[in-house]
Amino acid sequence: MTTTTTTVPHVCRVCSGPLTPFLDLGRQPLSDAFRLPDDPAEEFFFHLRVGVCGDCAMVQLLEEVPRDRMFREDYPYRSSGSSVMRAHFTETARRLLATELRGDDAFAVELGCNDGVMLRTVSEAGVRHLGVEPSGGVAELARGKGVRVRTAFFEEDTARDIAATEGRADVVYAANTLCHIPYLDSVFRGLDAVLKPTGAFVFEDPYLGDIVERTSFDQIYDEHFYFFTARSVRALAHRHGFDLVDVERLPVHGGEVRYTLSRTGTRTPSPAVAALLAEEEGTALHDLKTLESFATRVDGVRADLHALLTRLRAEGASVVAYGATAKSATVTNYCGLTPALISRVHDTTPAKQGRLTPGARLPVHPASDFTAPYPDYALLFAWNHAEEIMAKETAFRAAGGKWITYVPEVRVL
Ligand code: DWN
Ligand code: SAH
Ligand code: ZN
Repeated sequence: MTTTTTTVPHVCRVCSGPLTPFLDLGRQPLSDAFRLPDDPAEEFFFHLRVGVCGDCAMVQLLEEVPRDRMFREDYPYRSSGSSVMRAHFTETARRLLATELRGDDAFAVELGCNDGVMLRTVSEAGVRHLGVEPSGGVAELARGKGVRVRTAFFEEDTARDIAATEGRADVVYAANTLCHIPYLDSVFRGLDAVLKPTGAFVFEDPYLGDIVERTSFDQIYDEHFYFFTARSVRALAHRHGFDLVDVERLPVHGGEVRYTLSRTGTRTPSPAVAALLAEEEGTALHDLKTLESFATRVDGVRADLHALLTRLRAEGASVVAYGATAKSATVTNYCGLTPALISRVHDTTPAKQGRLTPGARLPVHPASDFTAPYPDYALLFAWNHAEEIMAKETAFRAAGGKWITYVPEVRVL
């Protein structure tokens, strides 16, 4: 008997166009599944690869991880863990209150409200709101701040139910959440059901332009399914009867874009939209050549980081990491960073401490133990919070310690 293997072509999750793979980050675990050292359960792995659609230009993962594996009762990430992010979301809420939520009996819906970091300000202003958050633990933290939350995945059915029971929203907002949702057709049918005719859908996510420019390949992991651009978001909006009417670049999380969508013809696009589209055209952001050269640089970072850590350990230096980020799952597992190279990771999140990082199995210790005693080097996994972390850990440098980063390249600071 002979067997034949057929290669199934990859198709775009948005438009069914042809997907061309350009980056292979190998076998990867769930980025937020921090495990107890004696957990007997077999760890889940998937193949982390990225491709670009030849038709709508959407950059996306080739393999989808089932959502209930990622967003569970014990999902550990707490959005309020950074003072910079708390300030960012307070400011965001104030702006929404002063614009989209100005009218009488205004109503705001947030997808992925997490621990209520944004909606708490809306709630304190006495404005009607609802968070939609599938991860039960963080949803409960939000409720503790006076935020109304439905523990559910936002999709068409959830949205229809919200529209029926609470009425339609003036604004639907989502931060670092839309890029987590592969099933965007259902989301857009839901938006159509829950948004008022003149309402806005505002969302912000890591920007592909920044990822390529900074070689920040660790933005790529199970939870981040899409890597948006003005061009791909505009194409997505048009498919669903929306226009892209505004874009704003944000410095948080290593470079993001905030997109504003409204129903076709209801708002005049700001000049910023055409400007960002032109910039993407100018840098050939979606060209396979650009993306393949990004993949080559990613490989270079892997080699440099592994070589540096191997040398430091051979010289007898102590090396730890700082920030047990979801992003670092990609770095540790792609670059082969074992406990022999990095003895532990310090992090302020209680739900991560006392556990092992996914795949690579680096032990997570409290941030308060960082001083006991100071290591020679600390690899900054939470490089997106560099300013905040370095400001509170000035004694580390004063004691002779050195930070290591790998964005945009491997450097000892
Ligand atoms: O998109 C996502 C973003 C918003 O959050 C999610 N898919 C998952 C998560 O990604 P991440 O884990 O890469 O996010 P952060 O914000 O880079 O994580 C920072 C980590 O560092 C947290 O575990 C908290 C920790 N931390 C710390 O120990 N001391 C953070 C700060 C600011 C600190 O001072
Ligand atoms: N908005 C927060 C949280 C980002 S983490 C911030 O910017 O910090 C991503 C969040 O999206 C998680 O809390 C996860 O539970 C949630 N999420 C995932 N899929 C979702 C869906 N379909 N609808 C709503 N939230 C979702
Ligand atoms: Zn497509």
